[in-house]
Parts: sequence; structure tokens; C-alpha cells
Amino acid sequence: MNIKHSIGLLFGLLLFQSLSAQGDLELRYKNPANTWTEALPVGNGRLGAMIFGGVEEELIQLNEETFWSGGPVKENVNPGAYENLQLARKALFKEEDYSMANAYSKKMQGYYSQSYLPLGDLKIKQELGGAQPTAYTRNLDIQRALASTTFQVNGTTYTREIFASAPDQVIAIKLTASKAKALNIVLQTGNPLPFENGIISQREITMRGKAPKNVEPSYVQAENPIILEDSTGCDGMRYDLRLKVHKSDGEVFTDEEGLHIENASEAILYLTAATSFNGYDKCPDSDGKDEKALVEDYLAKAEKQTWKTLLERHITDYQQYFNRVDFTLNESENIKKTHQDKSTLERLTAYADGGKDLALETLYYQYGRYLLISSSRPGGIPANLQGIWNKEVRPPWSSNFTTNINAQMNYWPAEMTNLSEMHLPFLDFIEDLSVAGKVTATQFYHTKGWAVHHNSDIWALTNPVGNLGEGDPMWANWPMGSPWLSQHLWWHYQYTKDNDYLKNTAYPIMKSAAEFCLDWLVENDQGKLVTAPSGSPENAFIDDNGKRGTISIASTMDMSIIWDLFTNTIEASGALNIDAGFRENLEKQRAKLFPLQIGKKGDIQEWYKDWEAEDPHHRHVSQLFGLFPGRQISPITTPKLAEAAKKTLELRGDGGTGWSLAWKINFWARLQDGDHAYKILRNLLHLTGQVGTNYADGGGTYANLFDAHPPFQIDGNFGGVAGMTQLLLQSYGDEIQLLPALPSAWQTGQVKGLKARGNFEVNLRWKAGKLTEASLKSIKGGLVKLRSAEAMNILSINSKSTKTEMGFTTEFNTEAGKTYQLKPKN
Ligand code: FUC
Repeated sequence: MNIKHSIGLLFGLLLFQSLSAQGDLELRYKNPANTWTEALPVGNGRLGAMIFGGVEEELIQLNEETFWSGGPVKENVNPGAYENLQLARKALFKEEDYSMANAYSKKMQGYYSQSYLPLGDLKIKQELGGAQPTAYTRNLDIQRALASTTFQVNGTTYTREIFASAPDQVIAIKLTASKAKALNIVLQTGNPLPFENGIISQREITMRGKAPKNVEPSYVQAENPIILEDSTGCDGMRYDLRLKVHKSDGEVFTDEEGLHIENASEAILYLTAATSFNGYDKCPDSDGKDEKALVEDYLAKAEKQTWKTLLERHITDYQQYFNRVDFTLNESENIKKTHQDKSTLERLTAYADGGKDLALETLYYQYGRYLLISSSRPGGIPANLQGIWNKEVRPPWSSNFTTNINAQMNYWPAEMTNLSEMHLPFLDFIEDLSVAGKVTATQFYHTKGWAVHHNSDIWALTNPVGNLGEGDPMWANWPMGSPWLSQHLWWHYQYTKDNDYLKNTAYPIMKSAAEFCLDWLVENDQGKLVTAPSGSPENAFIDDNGKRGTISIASTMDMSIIWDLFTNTIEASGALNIDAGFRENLEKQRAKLFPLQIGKKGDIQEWYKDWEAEDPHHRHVSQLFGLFPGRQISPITTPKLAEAAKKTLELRGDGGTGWSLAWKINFWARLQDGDHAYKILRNLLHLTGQVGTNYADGGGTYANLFDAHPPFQIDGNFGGVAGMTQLLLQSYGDEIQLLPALPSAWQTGQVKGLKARGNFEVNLRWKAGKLTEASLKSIKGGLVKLRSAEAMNILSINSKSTKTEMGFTTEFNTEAGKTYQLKPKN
């Protein structure tokens, strides 16, 4: 081994070792949760639980990811749509009548999506004679995905531990008392929907029920918003929930009150559930799965594991994902001390008062990764607006998949934080939508390809929503779902370089979305390709005559999304070396797309014309799609547009709902302004207690670190993680940027295991705001172009850094499986 090589190895080893020390990875509380947003979430992707930590009555609110209302989408819900599309276009191009375009758009609508439902509650009632507990703590260890509650009563310590196991498909609960025979409990199940409790044996109870045929969204006024009965035998899935005592030294029996455990010192319980959901296009009732057989199988298999082996299997499984990324920010000993005995709530309160707490920021970051691993597992349903955690029968926005920002934002961190597998449920879902959306494209618009609108659900709904004319077209009719969703297929390929996936799955779906767009676009009188009707989610403009409108032509977001899809599809067909004719046509059509416009205020125009926004601080910043998640605007390749994007953000302001704040962190990261991004990160982490709906300025974080729209919506958690990642590492265009937007508050720190496009794994370490060392593992080989503030040396490699207007670039070839050590030259 030559000296250079061994230094390289040693260097890599040191970098790895120092990074393996994790920071504070626990949420801690000193009191039981009073509200749902104080309760702690666990999940295995499919089963979810919110744990309140009550003493004499513990409430564990439960979910199962497939438990939704309704059934398969009934075909052709609006035969008049196409005719009204023609009328809307005529109103727009011939008469410039935006209100008529709006009226015709309403006539193009179908029905609303269905709702994600709560599965029920488990109550653990414990006999303590009304005594006041002491030494109470409840916490969530996100490094082991394990929740626990401990307290003392009359000298006895009681402990409750809970985790949701993916390998064994149960939620496992262990209750212990430090004194013999001190544990006396009864366990009960219930549901806000009609249900039936039953006894399976002296050790096992069941709760069964059926989902409603229809649940109207919470924002719809309806006489019968919840329809339980279904005469067709198709709609409304069944569920079965089981709770079984796996082991206890006490007396165990069941009666009508529930499951009793008396005079015990320990009780281990396994809970599981299943529904009859059998795919988006199958009747969940008549053609449903046998939910009873499923739960019995889950339980029988789990019963073979002891608590110890079940927990070990769970931790091994969870950590194979979670441990891929370490993120530490160095903090002074003095500041660390001030946090030592504080609960997470106390730390959030101090943070909201302006306190420094870098460990809270890295905890928030890793908590987002925890939530993704816990709510999105291969083979399952994607994380919805609330991940998998929902307590309401009519949850906010139906807890559905909302595709004009929210569903996609959930998956922004997946690839970049080394959780590619967690992206798969979303990618599979997009595949289903590409089939279901063909029907909508053909029937509503007579186009090729597939179309998806603003809302979807477990039934792969793709039509414009609005109950045939009741929805506001500025959101209900938004038709750009298929090109935007296709971006995720391309990202998955870019990060994995999986050619088979690109060839057999991604490319055909991207191409089909492009075919939809080609048919959807129309030529304006300047020969430019535009979309019409078109809105900018969910903002209104004031037109030249002072009139408010929402539906016009070629909103910037439409054009940016289509530019993105065309560019990705061109690159994909190039990478596969197929479809040259289609590629050339896309290149030709892309050149004709109505371009981005800089308005009189120096901003990126939101609409076709330079109109004023009704709400200049609107939460959606759709006109910056090209900055992120797109890549049409970049400070490196399009500095003028980047300047206009900055102006847009300044005009929009630094407030907003949770996901809006998270999006802005990503925008400022792309603009390489780490300090501005950090300012917004602090707004995102700002403690709020708001529970009602606030569209404007209630965004922040709840006591349990859930994102507040308000109400709770999980996209802000995930978008926040993506934004924080992009402060440290970005990869788009043809380069990887090291520390492109490091906030000055993050002076010294390290991150290990982030992913860059091209399938590279990156470790970074920095001090006093400057990169000190990095390593790059090339999983698939290939050329790398790095951008960094300083010129870089790559150990054991001859490379040259080139000075540019924005730092240095360094290019070199990599071999698959090899790790490269990098150091700044100075
Ligand atoms: C869009 C947003 C709302 C909310 C909802 C789920 O309609 O404009 O703020 O996030 O989706």
C-alpha cells in the first residue's frame, strides 16, 4: 500500500468514526399529552399509533394506512367536460373573459376524493386509586423507534413501552410494575365510527367494522356528509383489529368490559389490524381481501417472537434506514447545559423566545426522517397529508393526497437523505395514477396520455374535483398532476441510476405524461405553446380592468412544470438511447413553450400578464417551481432569473403555513442564501398551539414536533428536512455542490450519508463555516463535477479545480464502489 493510499484510508476512517457519535435523538416530556399534537407517533408504515401517556387512562389512537372511505372510482363522472373545455378556451382567447372561463371550468368538474379514516382507540385503564404519580416522563427514542412512559405511584415504578414493528407487522406493548402484582389494568377498544367489539379467547379481543361508502371533505356543507350504508356490495372496506396478551404473570381474562390483566408485574401485548382493501380498482367489500385471515396470520407469526427478539428485529430493521445519515452541529458546552434537563416542549418554548438550540434543529431533522420511515414502507400506501396519523372521520382536506404541492413535498427528502426505499410507495402510486389517469385524460379532455388533478386518494382518483361545479377552479381544476408527479420517477432514477427502472417503469410513464401535455398545450397568436384554462394554485389576480380572476392562460407554474417534464423526458430517452424522434419533437416543442417572464417589480411573473396578486403574501409560491423542485432557474446558469426569483421571495415574505415555510427554506437554499433559509427554518420550528385552520400565518411546529399548517399537516416536516439538506448538499444540473448555503449559525458540524444525484454518498465536515474535509462514495461509478467554495484536492487522484464566478469546480472520474477523500487545497 502506498503512503498516499494509507493516509486516504486513515482519513476516511477518522471521518467516519467521529461522525458515528449521534446527538440528542429523543423527544422528552414531563406530562401526559392533553391534545393530539402533544401525543407521540409510532408507525411501521402501515400501522400507526399516537401515544398520549395518560396515567390512569392511557389513550393510544390507532390507524391503518389502507383504511379509507369509499370504493373504486366510478367511470366518466362528467361527460360534458370536453365541450366546456372548448368553451373555456374560446372565452379566454377570443373574449379574454376570465369569469366565463371560470364558469366553464366549473362545468368540467367531477366528484371529491374520499377520506383517510381513524382505525380506533385503545384505552389502557389502570387502577391506581386516584394517587398522584411522581417522576413522570414520556419519551420517543427516534434512534430505536421506541416510545416509553414511566411514573411512580406509592413507591412502585410503572413503565410502558411501545413500538410498531415492520418485520413482524404488530404494535408491541410492554407494561411493567417494579412490584409484584401491582399491575391491574383493563384494555378497551373503540372507534368514532360504528364498530363491534368481540372476544376471541380469554387472552384476545377483536374490534371489527366497515368504512363508510362516502365521506365528504370537511370543507363541504352537506346534509349527509357521512354515508355508512352501501347497497352495491362494493364500497366500504371492512377491518379487523386484534389485541392479544402474548405473555403475563398475572391473571388474564376477557369479558364485555374488555381485556383484563390483574395482579401482574408484567404484560406483553401484540396488537395488529388489517382491512379488506384489495387494490385501487377492486371492490373492497365484495372483492376484498380476507382481513380476518390477515390479522390471524400476523398474530400467529408475531407470537413466535418474544418481546426481546421482536424488539431486536424491529431495531435492526429500522436502523438499516435511519442510521444511514448522521447530522451533528457543534454547540458550546454552556448552551448544551441549558438544555440538559429540559423537556422538548420547554426547549421549543425557549427556541420560540429566540434561544439557541442547534441540537433541537438536528433532532427536528432526524425526526422528519423518522416520520418518513414510519409512514412510508415499500409495498404500502404513500404518506398522505397526515402521514398515517389521523384521528378524525372528516379530517382536514380529507387527509388525502393533494398534488399541487403537498403529496410531492412529502417525498422531497426521500432520495437526498438516503431513504430511497421510502420513496417506493409513492412511485408505485404514481404508476397506478398513470393507468387511472388515462381514463380521465381521454374522457374529460380527449387527449392522449394520463391526467391527474389537485386531489387523489387510495382509489387513485384523477378527475378534477368539486362535486360537479361546487369547487373553486383555482384549486379544483388544476390539471398539472401528471407532469409534476413524473418528476419523482426521474429523481428516483437520477439518485439510483437504475437503468431497468428507467427503461421499464419511469420512461413509459414520463412519456405518456408528456403526450398528455403535448395535447393539452395550445398555440397562442404569437405561436407560443400555452396552457388554457390555467390557474396558479390557489391565488387570484386582479386583471387590467381591476377585476378579480383566477383562471386564465399559461400560468407560470404550468409552463415550468411542463418545461421540467419535457427536459427530464428528453434526458431520459437520451440516457436510454431510444425514441430519438419523440425526443426531437419534445426539444422542438420545449423551445416553443411560453417562457418565464420578469415583471415590472423585477420578480418572476406569476401569470400570463403582469397582474397584481390578490394576496401578495400567498402561501403558494407556484411561480418559483423552476427554482425548486424544478431546475430551470439557478444562480449558476440563469443568474438574472435567480435575481428575479429572489425578488419574488422578498415580495412574498417570510411567513406562511408550515409547508409554505418549508418550501421557502428550499428556495433560499437553491439561491445559496443560507442565512435567509435559516431565518425561515426558525419560523418553521416556532412553537404553536393553534389547532383550527389558519392559511396565512399560523405555520410552525406543535409540541410533538409535528408540522402545523395549522392544523397538523406532515408535508412541512418533510419539506423542512429537504430544505435543511439542501443547505449542506445540492445536486442538480450536472454538478454536486458541497455546502452551497451553510447558515452562519451552523459554524461547525458534520453530516454523513447524504445522497447526491448520480448515486453518490457524501460525508462532509466543516469548521468555522468552511469545509474541512469530505468523502464521496461512488456507488455506480461515473463522472463527477463538484462545486465548492475552495479548490479541492482529491486524495490519490490527479484532478484540477477551476475557478468560476461561484467558487471552484473539480471534475474527476469515479469507479463503482470506491470512496474518494477530498480536502480543500488551502
Ligand atoms: C392545498 C393548500 C392548503 C392545504 C391543502 C391540503 O389546497 O393550499 O393550504 O395545504 O392543500
